[in-house]
Amino acid sequence: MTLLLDNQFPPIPENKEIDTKGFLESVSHLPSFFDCLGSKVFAPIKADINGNITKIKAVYDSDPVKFETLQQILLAEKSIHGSEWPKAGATLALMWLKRGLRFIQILLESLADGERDDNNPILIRINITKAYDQALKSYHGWIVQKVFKAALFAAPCRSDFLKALSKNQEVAEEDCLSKVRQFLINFTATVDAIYEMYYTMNAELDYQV
Ligand code: CIS
Repeated sequence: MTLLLDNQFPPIPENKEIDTKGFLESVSHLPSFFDCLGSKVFAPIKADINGNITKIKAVYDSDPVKFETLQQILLAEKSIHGSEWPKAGATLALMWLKRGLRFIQILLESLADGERDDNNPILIRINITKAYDQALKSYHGWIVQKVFKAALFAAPCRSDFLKALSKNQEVAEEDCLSKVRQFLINFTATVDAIYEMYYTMNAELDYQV
């Protein structure tokens, strides 16, 4: 059983209202994945994602009934924070977390689709760069973009990354990728629903850090 499939995201309901408790349980397993990547370079990224999750969880724990779904959190915070919203509270934390989740989604899709740099087939920089360009780059100023370029050199090679996805066990590449495809079904539906919610509620911001 792979690390990813140990922590499948639940299917989302037809109305696309995402259960906060189930979502928090699923994303809480993601940060520990960074420890399998074998470089301290990823520590600030792990801390950022952990911070997002902690912030959303604190809001949920303050009133689990009122904040049963992610949609309810955004709606409630819109009236609580007034003109500061959406750059406030769990709405801001989820705005950034969803970008990290989109990054992971695109990276895994690219690997599962077999996209490779023919000149460097053992590396996954081409897959990571695609994910970064589509999910994060436009929200980063030049300093953070430089940090990304540095992090790229610490990225594991393809086989080590797939091994990390498989709890550091030796698993045939095709077996691992078929589990990745299975993981992506609910994961992608969840990320898409969160993006749609931000779009529908006019809660997306495009400032750079
Ligand atoms: C001259 C020396 C200069 C040194 C400068 C050092 C700077 C160090 C900067 C480290 C950047 C670490 C990444 C964090 C970036 C955050 O600034 C950014 C914005 O954060 C948000 C918070 O989350 O800011 C808000 C305020 O504007 C809030 O504070 C919010 O927190 S809240 O609301 O909860 O309080 N955050 C992001 O950009 C999100 C980054 C997510 C990255 C996900 C990556 C998933 C990776 C999966 C593993 C796959 C392995 C692949 C190997 C390599 C991947 C490369 C990493 C890509 C990301 C690079 C980001 C630089």
